[in-house]
Amino acid sequence: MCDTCGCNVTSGNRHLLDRPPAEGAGAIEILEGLLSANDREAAHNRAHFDRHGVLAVNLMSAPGAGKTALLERTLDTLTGTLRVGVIEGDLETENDARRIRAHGVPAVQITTGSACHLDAHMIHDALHALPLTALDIVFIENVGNLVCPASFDLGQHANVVLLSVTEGDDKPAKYPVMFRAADLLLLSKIDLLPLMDDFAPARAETALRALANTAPVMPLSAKHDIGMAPWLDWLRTRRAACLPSQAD
Ligand SMILES: Nc1nc2c(ncn2[C@@H]2O[C@H](COP(=O)(O)OP(=O)(O)OP(=O)(O)O)[C@@H](O)[C@H]2O)c(=O)[nH]1
Ligand SMILES: [Zn+2]
Ligand SMILES: [Zn+2]
Ligand SMILES: [Zn+2]
Repeated sequence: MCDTCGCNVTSGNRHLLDRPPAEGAGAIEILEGLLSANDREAAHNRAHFDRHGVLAVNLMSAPGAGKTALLERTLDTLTGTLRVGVIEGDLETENDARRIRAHGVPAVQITTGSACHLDAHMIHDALHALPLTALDIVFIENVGNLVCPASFDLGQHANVVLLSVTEGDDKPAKYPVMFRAADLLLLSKIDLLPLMDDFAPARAETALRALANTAPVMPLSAKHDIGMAPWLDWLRTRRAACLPSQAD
């Protein structure tokens, strides 16, 4: 729930917005203005990333689906091949940035306070705090939330959505905006699958396809190092596509 994206407008309070303005006052379309200002800033961010040949990946999921754990395992595997920076988004604490820095990687923490998503202006401040000329990939770990983050372009090249096997395989059907935006769906914590007799990877994929999303679906476990190779290959391919020489 936040004050910027309209997620606190409900059937119980919508009438307050629809009320005709008092005499002498005027109504202003704030939400539309906010989103178009966000889109302009996102384009500016993307230009920064493109100029440096940096792939920007927006990681989204419900809280605790394993985004930071995936990043930690990914950083360790990519060391010496691709140079990575991370932007971390959370309501409070530097915990996730601290976990990333422990792997020898630059990380900027954004604490959003009450906002349940990152926006392009926050990312702009953060990307100027990263050594972009010395990086190949920037991961943006969005706030754990399956709703608002999908509405804000950050200037990323790709959206990666994690769905952990403990969350239920019908999540794409319930949160279509998020899953429609996915360029890659990672089924995380796959090591727990034997314990979760009601999660079927095939049903999760069917729910994704029902949204007309043809993105690849990859099961993995960051904790137990299962299924990491296809994810790392996907990253390398996407990063290669960002190189300025190939964009010409
Ligand atoms: N069994 C299992 N547990 C995992 C795996 N990945 C993460 N976890 C656990 O899940 C919990 C949450 O993991 P995080 O990586 O902090 O999740 P997150 O998505 O970054 O969480 P937020 O930033 O709070 O949204 C931790 O207790 C992890 O150890 C996995 O592959 N298998
Ligand atoms: Zn929100
Ligand atoms: Zn995290
Ligand atoms: Zn700038």
